[in-house]
Formats: sequence, structure tokens, C-alpha cells
Amino acid sequence: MWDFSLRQQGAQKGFGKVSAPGQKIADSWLTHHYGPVPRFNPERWEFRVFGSTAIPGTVSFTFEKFQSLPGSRITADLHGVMEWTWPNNVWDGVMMSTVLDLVPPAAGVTHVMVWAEYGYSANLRLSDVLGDRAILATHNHGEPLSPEHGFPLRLVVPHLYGYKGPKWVRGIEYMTSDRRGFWEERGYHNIGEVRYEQRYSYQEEQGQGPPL
Ligand SMILES: Nc1nc2c(c(=O)[nH]1)N[C@H]1C(S)=C(S)[C@@H](COP(=O)(O)O)O[C@H]1N2
Ligand SMILES: [Mo]
Repeated sequence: MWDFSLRQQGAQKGFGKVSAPGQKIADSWLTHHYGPVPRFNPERWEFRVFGSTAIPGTVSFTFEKFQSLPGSRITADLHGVMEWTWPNNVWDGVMMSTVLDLVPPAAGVTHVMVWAEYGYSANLRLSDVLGDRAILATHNHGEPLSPEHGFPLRLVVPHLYGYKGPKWVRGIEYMTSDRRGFWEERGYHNIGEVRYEQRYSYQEEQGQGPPL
């Protein structure tokens, strides 16, 4: 449940209230990830869309090309599964739906795997990344992401816990069935929806994830 004192503290800082069950407002923007922070190499960097694309083949974007895609902005809280919330982030970047329009998935696609540096991955239902639900963010509050927060590109999916949003994103795989990503294989909920507090894989009900 909400910790009222922390919520008040957040409100005094102008953060407003936490709109998610079981979360507390953090005092600062924590960093949370497994492994080292990768270095960005603009010559080598590419963003690949592959798997079950409508037109077979991989589509690759350089960073320059990616930056020239139509941009969008959303404002949203970032909810860590470990119960902290960093509220009211303004994210600029490219909507996942923009990428899906540019590189249409094949008819049978139901899920995507978002891939990051060093093999980190997160699986998402296609429905979780449509419309304005998911943004491939390059900026936070108008500033380029810092290296530890995912520069040059991270996925933000506000209605899902933070582990569903890879930092240092390098590609998207279109999938015709579900497959677990990095944390989803290691005890975290396959769907991870914040409003239902879907934190751990033991909470999964029949049909919410592939067998562990
Ligand atoms: N590549 C990568 N992205 C990642 C992670 C990770 O381990 N590796 N951790 C996730 C988790 S668990 C959270 S809560 C958020 C935290 O984002 P932040 O460090 O910017 O607060 O990043 C997510 N993105
Ligand atoms: Mo997290």
C-alpha cells in the first residue's frame, strides 16, 4: 500500500502522488541495472528491426537515421519493481508505434522482444507497445539521457515495471509467440503490469507466460 509520509514528502517536492499500488516516491532518480554501463560508439551503433517482419528481412537504422524519425513526447512515472517510483518524467523519442508503422510486423505477430547491449532483453505483448503506450526515448526532461540511464536510447513503457524498459536498446524482434526476456526468466512477472502489481513470476496465472 501507499506510504503516506513518503507520498507527502514527494508532494512537498512538487512531485504529486504515486498513482500505483505498493510504490513509494524515491528521493532521487535511482539507477538499476545488471552489468556495466556500455559505451556508445556512433560508428558501430545500429538499431535493428528483425524477426517476423511483414516484408522478410532486417531493417537497420543508424543513429542519425533514427534521430530523423518523427518524434513524440510523453510524461509518465517510472515504476521500479523494487517499489520505488521516480515521478513525472518527460520523455522525448520515437514511439514504438512509429517503428511498427515504418516496419510493419507480419500478420501473426503477437509479441516483441526488445534487445539491448550485452544481450539484455525484455518481452512485451504487441498490445503493450501500440498507440502512445511505449516510447523509445532519447531525452529526459529535454536533456539527452545520461549513460547510466540508457544513452542513447531506452524503452519506456509507463504501465509496466521498469525491467520491461531496456536501457541501451539496439533492436526489436517481432515474434509470433511469447518468449521470456532477461528478468522474466529470472523470477520477474512475464507481463509486469503496475496496476495489478504483477511483480514476480510466481504470481503468474495460467496463460500469462510461457512455462518456466
Ligand atoms: N539494459 C538494461 N536495461 C534495464 C535494466 C538492465 O538491467 N539492463 N534494468 C531495468 C530495470 S530493473 C529498471 S527498474 C530500469 C531502471 O531505470 P533507471 O536506471 O534509469 O532508473 O531499467 C531497466 N532497464
Ligand atoms: Mo527494476
